[in-house]
Amino acid sequence: MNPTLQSAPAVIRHPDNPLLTADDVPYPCSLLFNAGVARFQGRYVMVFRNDYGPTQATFENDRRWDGTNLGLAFSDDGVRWTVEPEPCITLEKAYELAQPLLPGYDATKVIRRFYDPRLTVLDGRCYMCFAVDTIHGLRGGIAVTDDFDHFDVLTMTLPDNRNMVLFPEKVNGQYVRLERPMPAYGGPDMSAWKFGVWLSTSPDLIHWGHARCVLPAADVPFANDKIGPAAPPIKTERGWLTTFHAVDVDDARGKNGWEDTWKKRYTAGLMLLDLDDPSRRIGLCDTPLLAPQAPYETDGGFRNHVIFPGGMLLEPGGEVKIYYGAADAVECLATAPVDDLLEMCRPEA
Ligand code: BMA
Repeated sequence: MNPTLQSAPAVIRHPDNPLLTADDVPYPCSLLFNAGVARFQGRYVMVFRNDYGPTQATFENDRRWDGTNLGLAFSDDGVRWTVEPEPCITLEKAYELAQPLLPGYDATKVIRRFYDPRLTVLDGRCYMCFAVDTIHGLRGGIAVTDDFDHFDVLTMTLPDNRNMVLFPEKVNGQYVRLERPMPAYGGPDMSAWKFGVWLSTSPDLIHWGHARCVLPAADVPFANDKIGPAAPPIKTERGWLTTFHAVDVDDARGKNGWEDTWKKRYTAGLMLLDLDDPSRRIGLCDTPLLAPQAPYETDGGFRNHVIFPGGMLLEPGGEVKIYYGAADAVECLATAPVDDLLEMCRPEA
């Protein structure tokens, strides 16, 4: 563990942080975090993860909430949000949505948790990547909606894969996504490589392939454990700019949050991908974009020292809004000029 990790000076935390907490939610909510955010139909929309319910230990040394659903909020300025009266996806609704993709299985017996939404507006529709815990392993999926009431699930990955994010337009006629497989085997050097950011493409958003590793964990100086995509990429003149999450572990750390065994730190990183071939990395920031430093990131959360971006928006004036879950408990905002973010990415061949 490197105790000195700092956030980039160009990134400014919003003075109203945390922007949204459990107190803002008109139905049972314990933790509001890891939201996807988009500009859609003239306003800002957020779909957030809500962990709720009894807080008793559900299994040994792992104190989790019994329930997770996805809440919905709208905003006119991206800062002041109003949470809708009901969640937009409950576990019961997730069963119904996933059932067509689980032929031969009863979704109520397969799906355990539906979480970590990421929003991308593409061709006028809002797509939502999500993670789903199943009896077959962790899977990623892509759903589409026009109204945040009716959703269709288009595809779900093989186990074990998640943290999927969709690019906001086709590249060379193909849809593009980033994802993070979780392979179990691979030889002695595997630990440095196994959790990386991968890219795959699709002609129809349903069938995905041509997978390539874009960023192995070994290339990230501030990760010693795993990495994965974070918010969906934004398009800039110099390339696709995108965040990733990076984890470093200190076994000596001990308890650090409500969960007894929590020892990890999650930072946010930044990289630049080629506009015409986004599987080609052309820039990487060697230091974190955001490292846990503010009190709502380091103390009092479920898992302290966690920053997990889920939304990144490029505003017309060049400001980039970065929405992130902090300490697996609250939702926050940081901003930075896009030119500064591009400068931070060390050019790569
Ligand atoms: C990951 C996911 C994220 C979470 C992070 C830190 O495995 O569950 O939703 O923010 O762990 O707990």
